[in-house]
Amino acid sequence: MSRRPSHHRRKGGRPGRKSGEPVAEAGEPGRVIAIRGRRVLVRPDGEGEDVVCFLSGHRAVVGDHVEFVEAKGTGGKIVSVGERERALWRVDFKGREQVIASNLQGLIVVASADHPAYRPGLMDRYHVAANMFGLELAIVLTKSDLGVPEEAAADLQWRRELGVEVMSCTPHDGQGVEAVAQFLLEHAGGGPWAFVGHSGVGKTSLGAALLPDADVGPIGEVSEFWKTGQHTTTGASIHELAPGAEIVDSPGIRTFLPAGLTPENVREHFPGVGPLHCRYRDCLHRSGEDGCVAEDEVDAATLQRYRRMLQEVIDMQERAKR
Ligand SMILES: Nc1nc2c(ncn2[C@@H]2O[C@H](COP(=O)(O)OP(=O)(O)OP(=O)(O)O)[C@@H](O)[C@H]2O)c(=O)[nH]1
Ligand SMILES: [Mg+2]
Ligand SMILES: [Zn+2]
Repeated sequence: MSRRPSHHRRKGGRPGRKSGEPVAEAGEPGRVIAIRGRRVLVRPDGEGEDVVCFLSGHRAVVGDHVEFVEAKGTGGKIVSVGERERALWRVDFKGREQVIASNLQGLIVVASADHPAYRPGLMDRYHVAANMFGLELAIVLTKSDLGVPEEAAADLQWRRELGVEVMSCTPHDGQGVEAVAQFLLEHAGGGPWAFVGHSGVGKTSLGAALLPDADVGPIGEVSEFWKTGQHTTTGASIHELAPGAEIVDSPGIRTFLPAGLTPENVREHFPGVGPLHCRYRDCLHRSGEDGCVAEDEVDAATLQRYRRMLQEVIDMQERAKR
């Protein structure tokens, strides 16, 4: 798949460590399997129990390969974070880059048929992110008992035609859950699949339906969720269906925008657009561009969503310059 921006290839632990700084002390190898606030659960690569470590100098996220040392009485300490492959990066509302999980095989975008409503624009953002970061992509529509609105059904069919695996299920009664499990078992071995999507769509409910014997964490109360807008899941964690077949459950986020977006990579990675043979190779397919063929080649609804995202990135760059 596609290249990632070079700045996403940096070492996970200390971006831009300068020569002359002390080299990390050696520790035991392991992998981060859960994060709660400043507490990090590390599973040793070798024998032994999971170790609770406390975040200090080293930022770590689920999926990170780390080295840790066990300190008597105080839990463990992470001493280095390995290079991240196929990580999911976002920019937060302040424009800061943030890594959500690393060493992933793909993203499973979880969306509900309703409550909260299905949003094609959010799907586009995850679609672009998967393409940018070299992640596989699948979609699970939950709460199909609520009835699937026409707009959602049409959007999902369109993505199916683009080659995305789209599944639907009802975590409450288990319908369709087996197919999701089958998908995960058949597409395993390249790291966990991260469940992403709005708060309240049913990520944890789906995790619980897939793993009835595991403790996947709390599931939201709809009424409470609507009143307070609280997120039910507060930290990310990895759960195993079978050896090598894993999922990451993570807190829902209000708005998602992949880190490192530029107008060019929106053009390159937006689903259903390009490569197009416009007169100019650097054509961004904005309306009225000289010799642009986008309006002939791309369906109107897709082009409209593409242009909206492109404009958002251009505006963001303008704001950053000021
Ligand atoms: N109608 C219906 N509701 C469901 C179904 N599955 C889950 N829900 C409800 O959806 C709400 C949110 O579920 P969660 O699993 O906590 O959602 P989440 O995506 O993990 O939310 P965050 O952790 O906040 O990101 C809960 O009230 C569930 O009971 C379903 O199949 N049908
Ligand atoms: Mg949750
Ligand atoms: Zn064009």
